[in-house]
Amino acid sequence: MREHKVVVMGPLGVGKSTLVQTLTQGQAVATEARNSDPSVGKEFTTVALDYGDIALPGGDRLRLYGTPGQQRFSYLWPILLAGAQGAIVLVDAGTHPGTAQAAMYLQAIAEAAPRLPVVIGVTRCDDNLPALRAWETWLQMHAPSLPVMPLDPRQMPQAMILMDVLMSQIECNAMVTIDE
Ligand SMILES: Nc1nc2c(ncn2[C@@H]2O[C@H](COP(=O)(O)OP(=O)(O)O)[C@@H](O)[C@H]2O)c(=O)[nH]1
Ligand SMILES: [Mg+2]
Repeated sequence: MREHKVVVMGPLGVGKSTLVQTLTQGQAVATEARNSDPSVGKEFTTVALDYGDIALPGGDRLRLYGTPGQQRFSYLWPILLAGAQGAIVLVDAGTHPGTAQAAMYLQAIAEAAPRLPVVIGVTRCDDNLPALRAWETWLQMHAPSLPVMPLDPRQMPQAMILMDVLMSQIECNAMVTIDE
């Protein structure tokens, strides 16, 4: 039996808790508190982390950790990334790539776990195709080797496709590591 630890990163309100809840079919543990950040219209926010444990076919387990996104919690990111097999970085199509904090999460991964397989999900695309394209262009320049896909984290089929892509990246990485 193998365990796969996967970390979900991204800014406040991007859909991290939603993704973890969707993938665990509402079974995840969440530590929500009243949001004290008035710039974000959200009543509750994650103060520690989301945690979900999923049984995979074949007996493997997937442990999903949603990190608190706020920069004041950045000390937690390397701790959560330690021993992770993969990461999902979520970005919000409603925010401008240049002003969003995506670079901060990618930098944290580059420092704490430079060869970690990473997949990027662009949430809140809804019908906003130009916003998705703007993010794809930005990511092409700043993280050219990472798969990028639109994601509504409330939708199980989309969440599964994202996980599938990440799991294949993880499998590839495992093969590379064996060859070394
Ligand atoms: N319309 C829309 N709403 C979304 C999407 N992703 C997340 N949300 C909503 O955004 C809110 C905040 O999501 P949450 O998972 O708590 O964000 P977190 O701070 O990253 O954990 C929730 O009410 C979600 O249902 C999306 O792609 N489209
Ligand atoms: Mg959350």
